[in-house]
Amino acid sequence: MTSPDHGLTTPPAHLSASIMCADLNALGREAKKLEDAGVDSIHIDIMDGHFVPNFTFGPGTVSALRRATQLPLHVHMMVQNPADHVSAFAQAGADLFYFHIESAPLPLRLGSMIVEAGMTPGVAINPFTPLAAVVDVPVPNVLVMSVEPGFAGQRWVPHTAGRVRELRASLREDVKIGVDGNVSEDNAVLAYENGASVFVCGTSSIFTSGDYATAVGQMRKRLQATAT
Ligand code: S6P
Ligand code: MG
Repeated sequence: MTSPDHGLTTPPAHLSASIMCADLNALGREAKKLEDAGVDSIHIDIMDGHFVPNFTFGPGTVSALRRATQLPLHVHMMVQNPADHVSAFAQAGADLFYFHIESAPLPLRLGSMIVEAGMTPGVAINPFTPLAAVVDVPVPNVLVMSVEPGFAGQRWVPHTAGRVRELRASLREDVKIGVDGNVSEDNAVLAYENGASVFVCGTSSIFTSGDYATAVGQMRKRLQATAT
């Protein structure tokens, strides 16, 4: 169903569509539309009303999406106790589990739990958390928040590009850096130039375009042009 690395090697960029920006009245159909449009994965924001002041989805939504699409499912856990939810999201069919370093005092143990549950681990970091917090965490994916988490439709925090650059210089080459929040084409190019290769696409790109496939194609073209 999914490639061993969940598609994260798609060159030069992995485009992950943030499903909270879709038509929530038709989630299954939206997932299929995104698959047909050529995105690489579905990004599912999980919020608990404590770590961030908002609520979104739970394991039930993930298992419904699992039935609707073959795409890898990435859960972004904006929750206070991510370790409590590893098994529920693995059973629901999540492929990649991003936990926030700000709510994970034992990231080594949590990373192992995620792997044992059959998922790929990733660590997410908020815009104002020092980068040193994630540099030595042994996971294959780092998600740099380019907005404070909780809501779609926010503005890019300007120091994001510098943070991506600094992380790129500190992390092993095979660790993938993603950006999440206000990933417009221009911001994606900026992040790409500084070392990011995973892009979470929401209202700043795919979901405000009239046509998902056109928006995905345009984003890829811009990134491809930057890569060559
Ligand atoms: C934010 C969340 C993100 C959003 C995404 C929306 O808390 O983690 O994944 O869904 O940022 O995209 P945009 O373009 O509206 O910022
Ligand atoms: Mg997210």
